[in-house]
Amino acid sequence: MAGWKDGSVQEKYRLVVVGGGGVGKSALTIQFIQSYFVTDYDPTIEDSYTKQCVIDERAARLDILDTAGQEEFGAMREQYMRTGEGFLLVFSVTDRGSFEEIYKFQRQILRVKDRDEFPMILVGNKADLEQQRQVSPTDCRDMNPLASAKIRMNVDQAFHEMVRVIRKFQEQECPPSPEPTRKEKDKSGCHCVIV
Ligand SMILES: Nc1nc2c(ncn2[C@@H]2O[C@H](COP(=O)(O)OP(=O)(O)OP(=O)(O)O)[C@@H](O)[C@H]2O)c(=O)[nH]1
Ligand SMILES: [Mg+2]
Repeated sequence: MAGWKDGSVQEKYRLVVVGGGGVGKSALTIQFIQSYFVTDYDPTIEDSYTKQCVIDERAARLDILDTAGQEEFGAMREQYMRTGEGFLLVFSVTDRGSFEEIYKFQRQILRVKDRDEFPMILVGNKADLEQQRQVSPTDCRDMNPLASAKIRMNVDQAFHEMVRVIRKFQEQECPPSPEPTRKEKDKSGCHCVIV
């Protein structure tokens, strides 16, 4: 947690945007951060952004890592998987292969984290391209609503939902105890420090 001058602490989350090449990870991230749509395709190596938000009336600082979908830039994958606190798994609804590829990312994250569960949300992007759709609504059930970086549909929602999932996960991992004394804190062995 980061300290403020008034003595309060601020929540800080490290989000990682993953998925195949050209699915729209950068377009979604830039739409979220800077509110415009990038029409050109310039494959990413790795870019990071920071945004202050208020989500469910709680202020948070989001550190967002936009990663490379292209295999040849994938060398840093394990590294960012180790440090990420939540992963947006992005595919394009116009690219069936990108949907199938998501499971590979999911498995790799769980393996690197050595866990059965970890905060991740699935984001089906390019929903504006209805005519070119290769992933059917049935494939997308149990999923968040589809998104479009182009028409700014469900972009903020996806990032905010990611934060909610991380909060829930961290609370389950380390539930806040009711005003523990210093001694109790030490005894609990629960060092819930969000850095
Ligand atoms: N129609 C439409 N095009 C999109 C959308 N999102 C991204 N694109 C376009 O798809 C292309 C690839 O988008 P990027 O955001 O660069 O894709 P990426 O996932 O970051 O690709 P890598 O960095 O190589 O992994 C660009 O030309 C974007 O303008 C969308 O929601 N709708
Ligand atoms: Mg990119």
